[in-house]
Amino acid sequence: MSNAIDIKVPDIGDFSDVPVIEIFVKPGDTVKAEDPLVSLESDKATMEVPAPRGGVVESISVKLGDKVSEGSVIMTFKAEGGAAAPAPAEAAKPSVSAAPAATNAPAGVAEVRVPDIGDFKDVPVIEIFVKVGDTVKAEDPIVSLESDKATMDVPAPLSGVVTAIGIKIGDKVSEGSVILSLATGDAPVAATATSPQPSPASGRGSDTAAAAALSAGNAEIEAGFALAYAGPAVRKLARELGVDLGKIKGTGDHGRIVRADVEAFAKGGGAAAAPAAGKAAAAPAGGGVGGIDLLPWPKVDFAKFGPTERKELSRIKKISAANLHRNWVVIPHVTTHDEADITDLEQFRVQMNKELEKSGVKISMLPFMMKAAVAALKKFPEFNASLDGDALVLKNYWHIGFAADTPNGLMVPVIRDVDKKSVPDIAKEMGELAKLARDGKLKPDQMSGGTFTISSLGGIGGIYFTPIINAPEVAIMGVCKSYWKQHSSDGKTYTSRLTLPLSLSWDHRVIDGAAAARFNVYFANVLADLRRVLF
Ligand code: CAO
Repeated sequence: MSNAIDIKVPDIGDFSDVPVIEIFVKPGDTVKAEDPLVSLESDKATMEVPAPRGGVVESISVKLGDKVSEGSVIMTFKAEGGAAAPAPAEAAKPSVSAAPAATNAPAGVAEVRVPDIGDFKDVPVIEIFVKVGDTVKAEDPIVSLESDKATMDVPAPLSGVVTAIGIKIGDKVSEGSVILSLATGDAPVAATATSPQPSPASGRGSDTAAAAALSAGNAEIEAGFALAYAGPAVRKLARELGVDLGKIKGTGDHGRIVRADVEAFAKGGGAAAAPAAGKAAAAPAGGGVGGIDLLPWPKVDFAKFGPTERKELSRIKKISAANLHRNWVVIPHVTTHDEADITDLEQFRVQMNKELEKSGVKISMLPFMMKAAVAALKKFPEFNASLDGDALVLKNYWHIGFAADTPNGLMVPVIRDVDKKSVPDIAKEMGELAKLARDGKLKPDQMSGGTFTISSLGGIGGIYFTPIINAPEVAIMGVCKSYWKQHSSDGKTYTSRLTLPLSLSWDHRVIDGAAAARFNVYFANVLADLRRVLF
């Protein structure tokens, strides 16, 4: 029996199938408790998994690009006082090279191998469409490979039931690699999958078909993708940002292109175009949009002009910068401004704070805005939704995020089920989450699952701004400081009303201007008279 100690992924909140983006140790390394072992990257945060104890690394069970969840074994440590046998997780790990040769396949089982994919080798598997037990028909897509100029779906050569899968996402395969085993009910057979098909979802084509259809500019980018040494998540990011991977020098192990390389390249003006827009066929070979070349990022020796000091960006700033940049580049933002009359609500708020004085809870305008947001989201459900390919996923829960300014940068804690909570409860929870955020103690699950975000600069100042949508949400409400404004309903008599400036940014792929204007008007009406939430 093995004496090895399995090191597992700890509780990482609501996240699952999170890619491993960095491995900090290798077999034989001695680590101390709390030393970082691997880095995981969800769409919200990068998380380092620290060693739960000291020890010597015996084996690593994951590799870059592998997706892990709570409980996944990432490595084993040698048990103290003796050599250990291999950990069970490692033994169970699927491996293409360990797959039996075609001639050894049991009767009625066909081993399906990668077909001729041209000159390409070591092509990453980016999607697996089947699982063990699935029944497939000949020509059903079984896996998707990302190779030169295209994402290719490999179809099943025969009909049958999948009995084993010999690859996993991120594995690199070449012609002849075993993909899976198929019980066909016939004699043993080695089947080579039929020629790969262009993936319809990707909008890109196969080596031959799509290459002709691609514009000159896109073909150039696609060729860069083929040759680049980068994992699926990095490729996906590069596509989202319109970055040509072929132009990037990787800073990862063995020249691997990592997320930061793509972001740095895009920040430096290296993004060609948002993917949906593509690149005009007439665009110059050097990259550019609408025929205009993007200039390189200005490189200036600032010290020539005066004294400077260099301050590295905090980890949070780097993560939020990457998210904000992607969201700004990918989402077609429009911001609609409006204002709410909160004179009566402010009076009520002050009164309620007096009554709650002894409870220790202090209510600002933000919890009321959360309630108003839920009312508006219920009336306009497409604002409480996310895009999923060509479909809109409408959510029947109302978890509202709020931007919190912290010494380390912007964070967005989420208050769940705002519709079911009282205003004082929301205020209390908001205070607790804001404190955790400022102390750097917010857990991933306290930042996930949001359906709409409010960014309030009301405690600071300003009148209007353009908040950036927090993907995959489709809208965000920005609020600034309320001020007294003269209002008139007849142009003759004027009264002073406390006025709250609103700035709603919305994703124009999902929401139209008229709906946004209606959302703002309704949101403002609810704040003007909260009794409206009863209707
Ligand atoms: N108009 C006028 N006054 C306002 C107001 C508004 N819209 N919103 C808040 N205030 C007042 C509060 O009532 C409070 O006044 P008192 O000190 O007299 O009680 C004061 O401003 C400070 O409020 P607050 O900021 O502590 O509380 P909040 O609930 O409004 O906000 C939080 C909490 C965590 C959202 C906030 O502290 C914060 O971090 N805001 C920054 C968000 C941000 O950075 N957004 C930009 C994102 S894009 O980079």
